[in-house]
Amino acid sequence: MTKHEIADVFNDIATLMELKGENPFKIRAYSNGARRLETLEEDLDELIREGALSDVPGFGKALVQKIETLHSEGRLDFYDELKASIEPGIVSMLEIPGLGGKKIKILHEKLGVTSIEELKTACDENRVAELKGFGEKSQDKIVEGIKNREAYGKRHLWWRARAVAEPILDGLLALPEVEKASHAGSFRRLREHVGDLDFIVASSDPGPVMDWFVAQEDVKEITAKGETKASVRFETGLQADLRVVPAEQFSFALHHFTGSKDHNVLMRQRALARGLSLSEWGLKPVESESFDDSLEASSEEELFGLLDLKFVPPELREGLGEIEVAEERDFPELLELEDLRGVFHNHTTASDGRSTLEEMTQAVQNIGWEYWGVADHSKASFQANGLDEDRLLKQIDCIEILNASKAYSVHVFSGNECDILPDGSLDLDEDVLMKLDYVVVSVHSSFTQSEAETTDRLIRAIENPAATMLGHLTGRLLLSREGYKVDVPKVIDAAIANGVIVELNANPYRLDMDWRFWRKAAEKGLLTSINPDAHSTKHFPFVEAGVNVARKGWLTSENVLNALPLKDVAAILARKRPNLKSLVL
Ligand code: DGT
Ligand code: CA
Ligand code: CA
Ligand code: ZN
Repeated sequence: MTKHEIADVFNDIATLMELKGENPFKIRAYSNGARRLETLEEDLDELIREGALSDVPGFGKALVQKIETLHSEGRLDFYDELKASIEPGIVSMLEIPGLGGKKIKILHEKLGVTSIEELKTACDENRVAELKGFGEKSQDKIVEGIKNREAYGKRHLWWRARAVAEPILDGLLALPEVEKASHAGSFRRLREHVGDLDFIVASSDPGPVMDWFVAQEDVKEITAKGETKASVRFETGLQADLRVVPAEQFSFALHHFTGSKDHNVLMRQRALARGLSLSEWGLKPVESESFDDSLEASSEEELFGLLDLKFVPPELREGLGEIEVAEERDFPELLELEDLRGVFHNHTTASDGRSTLEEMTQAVQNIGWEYWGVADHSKASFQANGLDEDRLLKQIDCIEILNASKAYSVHVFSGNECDILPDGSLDLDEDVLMKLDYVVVSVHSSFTQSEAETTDRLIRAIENPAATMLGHLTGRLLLSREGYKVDVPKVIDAAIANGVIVELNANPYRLDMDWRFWRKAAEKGLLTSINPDAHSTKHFPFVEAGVNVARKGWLTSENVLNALPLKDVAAILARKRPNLKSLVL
């Protein structure tokens, strides 16, 4: 752990000890220790290596031991046990502004509250206001804090965060004082959701940059403002951090605050193995006093180069094997939005979509794609006005007529999103399904089956000769609904064995299958399709969120069906439809 992380732990320990009503002198030793660590001028690694930690004023024997353990092992029994000894509901009350260990202890002892919900009830019943040392005002503040926590405590979808992040970056870049500016953090790493936004700016005149940042129109609250660091909160609860650094530190700060933490740990270890110390300020010989003699890197490429590494794309910096690759070779060219030539899995007004077949075709043509595939719901999804066999056959005719009319430069594939019934069979007659160019098979019901049942159910559907691709593998909705339990690697193996494509559902709330599975799956030979699951012409842009996930999953255009030209797509679909004339173009 870094000294800042250790300081965080010490502050936590102090608060937890307050909650338990422990000796105030001991408590103060930890909070003072945290402050000493934060302001420590010497290098912590060096102090530890030289055994000089106990020479630092304020670091007693107990503290020194704990710092060393946290530094080397990243965890501490004492801390874990302390945390475990207090009910989680009580600990969670610390998230409410204005409530520290002491006050929570009183609330717990006098009112018996053990969770935020119980605290809310106590406030509603005016019991907190009547407590000595609280009063009406602090009760109101607690109620406000609980309300805000619900709005602010959550993470934010990348897709929504982007709408906030892009204008900020544009605004920063337009300031005359700004030499360089970039996103950092999880947003830059293209995570599916972000805790907050991070921005790094290079400037020799930070004042006006800081002033602009906190004065943005949508800022609801300035949560911090110093000379080179600021944090603001927007109406949606999303928070943004800004850091301004001198130009020569920019690459180091950008790399550091892009993270991830795990990636940074590996990078620092690699630097140490070369006798170098890497930080947000630079890269210097371990023995030199300050980062004033840092090596120079005018870009992240150069920074990686200083450690004999190829440039690691930000979205791959998760500490999941990227450094090993960067030691040896350039990274593959990850999928780009421009690589896509069409899309499958789209709904029309025939089921629950809001745009007609013609409107969707026109929109695809306007984007400049070569083809798209219809995939309306099947009859078991009656709430989505799913199609039965008769309606589906009529739709196939409509698509044939549309293609034959040559009214559009776009080819339309006929398909269906066919429900996988609870036993793994498909919702529509196989004869009819085989008349389609392709079939997406998806689960829309019986989410509560066991993992084994769901896995078998999906595999049975995959083995169905009519199945072309598997839709939204887990059915999750990010930040609101867990997916159904399923053995993902087993499903991947079954898909590969049966020549079935696994979709990458690009709806920003789904992004299913998750990025963590793609690298390995693609290495084993799995093909994907970036599917917007569009229910309107407005949803085609979702594919960008899907491309993000594909990149995070190390995918290249070779792994993606809808990056292929029309003829090659038809050839792949024809593997499952050898008798279908319409596929031969
Ligand atoms: P988020 O915001 O939770 O989605 O995730 P990140 O990765 O954006 O994390 P954030 O905003 O806390 O910090 C940005 C980066 O700064 C993080 O990826 C790694 C780096 N970093 C360096 N030192 C520390 C540290 O002591 N604590 C944390 N949390 N991050 C650090
Ligand atoms: Ca962040
Ligand atoms: Ca942050
Ligand atoms: Zn679906």
